[in-house]
Amino acid sequence: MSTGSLLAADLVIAVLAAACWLGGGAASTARRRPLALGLAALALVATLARAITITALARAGWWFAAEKVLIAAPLSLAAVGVAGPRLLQAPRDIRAVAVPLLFAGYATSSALLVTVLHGYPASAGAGLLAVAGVVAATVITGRALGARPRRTVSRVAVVVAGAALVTGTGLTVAAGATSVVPHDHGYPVARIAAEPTRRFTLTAGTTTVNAGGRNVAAWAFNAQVPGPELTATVGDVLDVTLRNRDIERGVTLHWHGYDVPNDQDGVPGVTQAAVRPGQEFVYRFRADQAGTYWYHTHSASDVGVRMGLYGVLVVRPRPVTGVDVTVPVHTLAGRSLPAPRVERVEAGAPVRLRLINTDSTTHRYALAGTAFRVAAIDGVDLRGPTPLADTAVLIPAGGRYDLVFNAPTTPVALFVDGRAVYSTGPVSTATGTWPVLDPLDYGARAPVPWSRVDKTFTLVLDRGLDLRGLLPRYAHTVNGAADPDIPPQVVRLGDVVLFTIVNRSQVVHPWHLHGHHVLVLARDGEPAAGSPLWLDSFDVRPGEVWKVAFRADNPGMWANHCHNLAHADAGMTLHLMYS
Ligand SMILES: [Cu+2]
Repeated sequence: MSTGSLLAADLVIAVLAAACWLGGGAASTARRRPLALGLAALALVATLARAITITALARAGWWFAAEKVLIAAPLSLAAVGVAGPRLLQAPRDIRAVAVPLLFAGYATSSALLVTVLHGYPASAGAGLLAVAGVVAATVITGRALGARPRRTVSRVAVVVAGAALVTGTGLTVAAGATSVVPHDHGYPVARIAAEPTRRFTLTAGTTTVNAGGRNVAAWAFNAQVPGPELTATVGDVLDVTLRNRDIERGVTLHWHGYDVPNDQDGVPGVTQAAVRPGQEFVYRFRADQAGTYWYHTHSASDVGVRMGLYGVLVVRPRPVTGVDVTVPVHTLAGRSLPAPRVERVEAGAPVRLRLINTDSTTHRYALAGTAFRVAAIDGVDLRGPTPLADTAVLIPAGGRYDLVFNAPTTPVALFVDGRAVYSTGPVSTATGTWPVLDPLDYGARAPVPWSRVDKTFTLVLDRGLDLRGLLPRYAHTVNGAADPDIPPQVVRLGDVVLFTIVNRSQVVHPWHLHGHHVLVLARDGEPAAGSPLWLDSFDVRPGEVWKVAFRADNPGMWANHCHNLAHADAGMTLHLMYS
């Protein structure tokens, strides 16, 4: 069983246990004996079953089990210890076990709340608060049902609640962990003095575009979705003027995957101010990294990108030879882009399909009718890619795969989630059952370029209640905190930096560090066994643990966030800064 499935199973069992204890308690107060005993028996089994899931999770990694071992397990033992013996006596008046059953319900429910609302890391405050809640609820229930709680019980409740408040609930930031994200960083960055050789102007504005045969409202660059395709050849100097006509939330240009100097990175509030209606901003950088990239607004990025403020950036090593097609996949107002494209390709012609996922969730791509190789991922060529056939690839949010092949005499077609988006003629192949390529063991290995690590950071991805803002929110968290309260990661120029990224949530998090490509070292303890994978976007699925590293060679203040942009917006954003 994968760790992701274990996390889900443990959650389901925990909910079942809590619901059955509470249901059993309620049934006993109503003197419904068989129902009460049945639910209590089920609750007992579910509570004991968690010993198995919690142990397995702890073996997969302490991150997955910390609060379950430290808080849920003792509370569950208390539940079983109090309610179990009373049940075995099977009293004639079933109402006599109501308070013990409800106590067990409160204990397992509060442990569940600690996991769902607080998560990782476990804290003494969260544990004490959970215990205080259980004692208080039990005392109140006892009074309501006419049982006389002993004085000592009430005193214990007061003491525990006080301790919980004194130690903090764990929901507040530790002193000294405040985030420092200056609006003006002032890092020295070499401006490019060279004369531009490729000039573009992108004007952002609200508009209406045709998507899938229907007119929909959009935010667009130059009134088209996607925006104009920006192309350059290695050696060019790009000069892109961004104008904002009427996007009230502001716009910027972030060059996704292209490692620009920091002041060109387009993150509002970090590397520049957002460009307001009527304003403009000029980006200039050298095209020295051949590959497939894309650009998008980073201002109100969740809604901005979703509404259409994105486009393709391709840097080619030399002028195009053969067929070179970009396929930026996007969902606009529920409609899939791009529209299907059919073109004749001469047999034998070399073809490169540049697949780009500009959505916030993973897409599945399948190329039918030919063998192909994955020549590059995230703009970086793979080493020794071997031919693949009848194999699908999964591209994370923000990610890019370049597929290459020589056109056969028969038609080929590219399917995205089963929909043909590009073809050279009619193809009717079912691709839904094809196996999926694991890039971690595709291509030829090469040694890791460093023998040391200077800085290590662990990022535990989860959900939790964030009480630090004006309004409480159920945030997507990193190490128990949400943007802007996640402490920045500080590195020095030249450091080799190791990230361990752990997903203990129930959803996929496509991770994206700005300004650097990271080298994948291992996933779930298995070392990467294929071509070196230098990624800027990778899916960390529920229960997965990724180890990636990079050399800190691009000074500045960089966003480091989940590229499911709704998650980034809901707290899952932090910053990497150079000291
Ligand atoms: Cu995410």
